[in-house]
Amino acid sequence: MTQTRTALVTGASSGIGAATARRLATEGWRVYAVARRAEKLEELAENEGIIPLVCDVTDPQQVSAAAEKIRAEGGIDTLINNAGGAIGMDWVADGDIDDWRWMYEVNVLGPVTMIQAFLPMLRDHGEGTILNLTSTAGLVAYEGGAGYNAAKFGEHGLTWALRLEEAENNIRVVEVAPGMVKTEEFSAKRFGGDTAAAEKVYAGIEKPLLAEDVAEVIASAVTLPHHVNLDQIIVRPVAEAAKHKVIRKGI
Ligand code: 8X3
Repeated sequence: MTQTRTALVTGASSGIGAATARRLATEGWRVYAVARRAEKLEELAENEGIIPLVCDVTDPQQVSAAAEKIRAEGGIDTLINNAGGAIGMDWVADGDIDDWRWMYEVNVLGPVTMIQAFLPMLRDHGEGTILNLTSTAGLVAYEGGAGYNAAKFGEHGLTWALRLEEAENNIRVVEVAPGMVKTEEFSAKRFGGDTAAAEKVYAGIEKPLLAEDVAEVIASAVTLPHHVNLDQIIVRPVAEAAKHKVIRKGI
């Protein structure tokens, strides 16, 4: 009999996180869906196998309480750090330092806080997986991206250091770096709720990448035999050959 796999997905209240939780649950996994917004998690928890857990991943006390509770319930073998985000498109010259701080907090310190709390459990399991959802913004910089670029380059760096540090503990460390993904919240948040600006990001792209597409990639990476480590997966829609080359039709 194969053992039921158990994952924890952060940022699970919407977008890629919610789609990943649903996808893994469909494949028979137990999934702790972690986010700050309880009502969104309740909806998700209507899917069999999904256990909602309200927790702010940037708050070490909340995170260690969550880790303790989960350990008592049997633990996890897979940690998926999906929570993150961008604010603004300011240039370095006039970027808001508070926005930069928020982006560092959610994209770097949140994942580190989660990793520190859950590493002992993953080591004890013997076949742990950590998957960090970075971004192509963590690999190539662009004008107006600096605050987000700096945070995602940071998350990329910590992911690659972690792989080196934890190989002896048989923990595989995967980086999934998506390009443009059309979700209900990423661009809306980035543009402070300006839906017209958010929509413009995807204008004319006939087949944008959706949250479910990235969830499928994540699910494939974490269900491969444990000795197979996909170090880095870059995933974009075909229409985004590169950040500077996006095929838009009819505009
Ligand atoms: C999102 C990718 O290109 O909008 O993580 O920065 S991009």
